[in-house]
Amino acid sequence: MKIGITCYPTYGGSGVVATELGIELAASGHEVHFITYSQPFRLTGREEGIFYHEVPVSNYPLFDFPPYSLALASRMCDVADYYKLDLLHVHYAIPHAISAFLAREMLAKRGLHIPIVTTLHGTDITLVGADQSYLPITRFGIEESDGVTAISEYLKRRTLEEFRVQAEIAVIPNFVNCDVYEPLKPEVREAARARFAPANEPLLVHLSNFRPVKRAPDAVLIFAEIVKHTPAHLLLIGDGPDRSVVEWLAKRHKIQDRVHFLGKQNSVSELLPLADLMLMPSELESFGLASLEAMACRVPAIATNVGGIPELIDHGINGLLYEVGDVESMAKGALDLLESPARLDAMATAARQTAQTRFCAHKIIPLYEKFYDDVLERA
Ligand code: GMT
Repeated sequence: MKIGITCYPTYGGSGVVATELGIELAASGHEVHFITYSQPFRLTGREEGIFYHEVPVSNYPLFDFPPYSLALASRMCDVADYYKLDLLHVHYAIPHAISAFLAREMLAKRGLHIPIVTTLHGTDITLVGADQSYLPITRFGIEESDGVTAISEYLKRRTLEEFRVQAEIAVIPNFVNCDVYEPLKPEVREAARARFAPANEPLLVHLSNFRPVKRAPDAVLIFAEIVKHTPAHLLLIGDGPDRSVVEWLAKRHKIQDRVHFLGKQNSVSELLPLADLMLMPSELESFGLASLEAMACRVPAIATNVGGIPELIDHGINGLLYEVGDVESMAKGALDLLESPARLDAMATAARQTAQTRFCAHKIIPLYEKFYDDVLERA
């Protein structure tokens, strides 16, 4: 198949899923064309079977707001025509589903019928889509797609409730390549984690875009509580609006020397396995991809019992779940685990097993391939 993929190419779960999907599809022999405003950050540009088409957005002085959605629609149309694509798959409804709809209509005028698939990721529905100003256009984008998928049962339910759409929504959960996200050999792990923590001190990790919905400050508060009882270290991967609050909190709690800010990182698969526990205290997650990536590396998560997270984490089995903002209980849960190596080890094994048996790329990619086949057959 020849598949056009559009996503936000910057740091964020939906862009990561779209990029990893493209990589996996290309590895299975499909031709993948990324149509985005910059090269998705996890692509090297050297992957076989993957082509990148930049969307140029001209900024004429008349435009207070450059019309990106239209530039994207034009580029989608031209790429689909020139490279004879079979379908366009967009990740994140706004504005991608609308641009794809316009591209499909333009292609129809050229006598080409290219179906569009939209994958809903979360904030396109829960925050942005439900904003009244975007609701009608998001609903339209969903209803006009030839196929719609959501990354969790929770997100499917939420979309049907809030948008009252007629479209059928298939749930295809997020995935992880368990050969890339995997535990390290003990000696390699020990040597690499020595950069951040001595061998006898636990290392925790938080990975996010530091947007308010991630509650990154809670991660530091949990960690500050942990440090009162045991010397530990915290890796903070990512960057975003809440970073300065997080820095201020680390300073206020006098734990700066134990909190390691790594900023945006391309190869998180090399960092996650160094940790003993992940902290994901989010206000909401439709899936919680960062936790899945950590789990595949044998790192269980202390997370919140919200959105699609319970579809991934079984409390007490492969991680721990708490109410949003319950910093004290999350710290206690983490401490209990860190003080009971056998329990932590069992949870780490269960976390890896969950990733391998339910969310591994080789299980999920065929679901997308089948979905594409069905859409093409119906088209
Ligand atoms: O969470 C964000 O700030 C970004 C957003 C995105 O589109 O990048 O994440 C959403 O999609 C991820 C990948 O499917 C999911 O793992 C996240 O749970 C979801 N975020 C929310 O629902 C808040």
